[in-house]
Amino acid sequence: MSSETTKNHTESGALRLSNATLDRIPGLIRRPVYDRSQIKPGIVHLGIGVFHRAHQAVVIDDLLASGGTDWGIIGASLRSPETRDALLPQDGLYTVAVRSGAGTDHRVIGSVLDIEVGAENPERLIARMADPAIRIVSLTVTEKGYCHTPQTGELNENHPDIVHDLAKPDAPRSVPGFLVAALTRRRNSGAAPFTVLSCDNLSANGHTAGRIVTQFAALRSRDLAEWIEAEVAFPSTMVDRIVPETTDLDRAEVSSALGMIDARPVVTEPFTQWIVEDQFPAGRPDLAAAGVQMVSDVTPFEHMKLRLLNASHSALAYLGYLAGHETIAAAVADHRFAAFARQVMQDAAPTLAMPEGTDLAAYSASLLQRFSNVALHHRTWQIAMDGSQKLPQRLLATMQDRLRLGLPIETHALAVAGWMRYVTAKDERGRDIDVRDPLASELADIAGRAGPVAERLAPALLGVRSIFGPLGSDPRMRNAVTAALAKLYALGARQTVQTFQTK
Ligand code: CS2
Repeated sequence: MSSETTKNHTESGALRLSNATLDRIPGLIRRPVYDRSQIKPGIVHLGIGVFHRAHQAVVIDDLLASGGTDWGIIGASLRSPETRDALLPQDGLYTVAVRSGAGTDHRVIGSVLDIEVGAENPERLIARMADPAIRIVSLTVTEKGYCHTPQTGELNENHPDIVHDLAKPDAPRSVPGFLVAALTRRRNSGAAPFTVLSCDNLSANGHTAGRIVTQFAALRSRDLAEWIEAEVAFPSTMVDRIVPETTDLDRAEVSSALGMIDARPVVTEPFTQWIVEDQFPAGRPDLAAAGVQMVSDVTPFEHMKLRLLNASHSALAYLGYLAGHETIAAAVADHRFAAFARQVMQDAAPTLAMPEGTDLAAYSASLLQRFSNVALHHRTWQIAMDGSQKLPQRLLATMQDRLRLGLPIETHALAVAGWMRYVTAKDERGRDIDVRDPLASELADIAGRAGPVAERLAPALLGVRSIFGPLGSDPRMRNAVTAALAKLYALGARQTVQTFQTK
């Protein structure tokens, strides 16, 4: 988009959100109250999807409004140019629509200053990250972006992107590839390194980021790996906000509220939470002033969120999808599924070591409340994605801990069985399921060879070591998951979830 006409208007001639049109949106809609031309970039964010734009970018928008001019965001997509193509004609502006039973609150966010696309021009993205003004490189690249083995958290050296990046370190594709390329430049130029801030739903996400980056660096040079280990901080964080993928309907609703087109809004819930370990040797904005909880160890909060929220989300996603529930809100409107989700949370509780004063019962109740937000169209199919990357920290870690404590694992075994039936790619009525997962074809092959027979399918899938590790060969695990899967095949998800509670 080059000419003024196309910049302020869409091709059909409708007005479009941008710096130049911002003062024409309805007066009640919040917008940046600061002079955007004065904001300098201090953060590069890898993975500028809906979650980042409804979470961290909103916190930074608040900080910019209270005077922190050095912390603007350069967003980056590693692959797809879509977000850049939609947002640059809008000068990076977009709307966050917060939906609840009380209606929708719109707010225009101005913290994203520019967007790079790694796949198109890796050099530009590396140069951005290597700029000494950038003090934080944050990440929401999803679990699979770490190119690790989910079960162990180690870098997967055979990952095709890692193999590629070792051969072409100056034109990388992967997250560790970009981080190491930029850190190398900073080291060579004598500039201090940036802090790497992981905001993905992994346990010990900072630690995991640190591990994959140093392991990747070590494959290039031991010296470089040692420098990274000594100089670069990787604080862990717990992030929480439910952000479904934006739909055409959402775009139409937001554009109608603005009175002009916003091609890339995000829709979310009122709740938002960010807990961050306070390790930023390169400096950081005053996050606490914008409501971020700064702590010395985020582990208990991260486990609480992964094992209560994300675990019950995944359980509802697989079993709910199989029962024909399109959204999480529809699943929990069915009391059997709500009770099952409650049980997943209750069973995780004894595995958590929370700081004094944490009320897990109240936290669980608030999660069910959030899940029942019918104004959010959060699809079970969306959450079901990438199960091979999600199961270990959401479900399997709890099972392992419960076995260690001598506690039964039936609840979680049913959730895992739900995943197994889901990845066979056939639903209960024999219709195809569009399974999105880096291991989808491997899982489909295993399922194809085993057939829809619990006694064969469960042990075969439990044998995928990158997901289950040694837990997969534990007889207690095999028995519990096989029994749950047999029930799922015999009764279907709806009935199984019900018999489960009346047991
Ligand atoms: C969800 C998460 O898609 C998923 O796997 O469980 O994205 C969830 O909505 C967020 O973690 C909530 O903070």
